[in-house]
Amino acid sequence: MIKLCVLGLGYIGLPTALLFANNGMDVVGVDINERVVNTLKDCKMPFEEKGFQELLDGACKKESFRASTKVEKADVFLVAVPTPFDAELRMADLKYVVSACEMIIPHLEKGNIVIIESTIPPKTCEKRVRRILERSGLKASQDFYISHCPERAIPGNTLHEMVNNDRVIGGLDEKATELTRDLYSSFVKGNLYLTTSTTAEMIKLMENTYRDVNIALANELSMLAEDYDINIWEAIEIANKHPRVNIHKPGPGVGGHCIAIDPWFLTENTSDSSLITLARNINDSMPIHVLKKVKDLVNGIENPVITVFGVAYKGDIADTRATPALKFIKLAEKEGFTIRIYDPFVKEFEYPILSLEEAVKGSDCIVVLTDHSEFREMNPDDLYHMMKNPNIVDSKNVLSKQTGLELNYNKSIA
Ligand code: SAJ
Repeated sequence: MIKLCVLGLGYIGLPTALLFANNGMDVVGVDINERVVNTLKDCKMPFEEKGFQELLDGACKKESFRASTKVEKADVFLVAVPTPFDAELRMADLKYVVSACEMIIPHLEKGNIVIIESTIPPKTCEKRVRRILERSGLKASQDFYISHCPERAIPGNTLHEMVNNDRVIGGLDEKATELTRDLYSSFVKGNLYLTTSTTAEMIKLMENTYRDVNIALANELSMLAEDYDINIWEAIEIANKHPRVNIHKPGPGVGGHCIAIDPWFLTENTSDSSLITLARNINDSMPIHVLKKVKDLVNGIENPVITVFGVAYKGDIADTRATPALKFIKLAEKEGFTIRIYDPFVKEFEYPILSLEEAVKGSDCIVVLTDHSEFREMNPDDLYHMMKNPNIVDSKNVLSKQTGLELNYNKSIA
């Protein structure tokens, strides 16, 4: 039986480890966080998403998965640690990838494969990862193999996408690519596209940059539409009927730990990026634009109370990493506004999360920043009755759907 050691038991590493464990491999999952490891030892998930617990139950039953704080000898090492963004330098911070690779060195043996799933800038496998691992005295592409197989699953639907999406596999050499393909074909139902490690690194960053740039375009179009008093949501829906047009959705900005940072990994080593950088700046400025709408509406109201609907970075998840809501809230506080937050998913946040009634009662303006399904079911009339002043800024076009009134992006539907 092939033994796999997965370093990093987060949102990607853990389900990946469990998929391998449910599909014929002996897996040890390693994390430096003892709480995570202890929770897993009791066969409990440290975080929840659709299907995760069932997958863990399956691996526990088969006794094919163990959690540990220590790396151990294995046939395959899989690195799935975070790659944070160094905001000051606007580049990838590889500290966790580097330390994971360093932890592998004492256990590395001839014939091993080291797979990096973490998002990394182009050439990282070829230069950085290879050099670190070769400190073991073994030679890459000769004694052991290195490849990049970037994760592409979307939070909220991780498991389905991990199994069904196509994947990109890029080795430092052909043998590394083929060995990695053979491993992933144990559970991936999508196509496995084979390339080099550097191309695979680039592809991953291109995908998220594509999305970021397109969201920036949607945001810019939405601001232009306001000048013409056009309903941007209707306009996009109709434009997208064109067979070659797919305009993304405008909103309060881009959150999460991928799309808002990966474009910087692509541009960190060049002085020539204009479009990608501009798109980043447009998306980062959207909370300011939403706040301006709110300010226009509450102008003249003494000590306005603003209710934020949704602080998760996107709909129907509890994840608040890099949420644009935080910038909105901090800017709104600087205006002297009182902020109240309602989010049916989020339990932990920098600010208190209130019940719907606590958040809405006596409010002067609701601002929708996340497209949780629950908001779509709400009748704005019920909200108006609880509010002091009936103003709504709906940056996600969710509440507006319920009214026959004004549907415009970021516009009061009072
Ligand atoms: N957003 C918009 N308009 C849109 C789409 C998204 O404003 O039309 C916003 C969302 O509200 C959110 C942010 O963008 O704040 C990102 O959300 P997302 O759903 O686009 O993506 P993520 O960050 O949850 O996951 C992305 C995915 N990448 C692509 O779709 C190309 C996922 O497949 C990746 O695996 C993931 O990044 C990652 O880990 O890299």
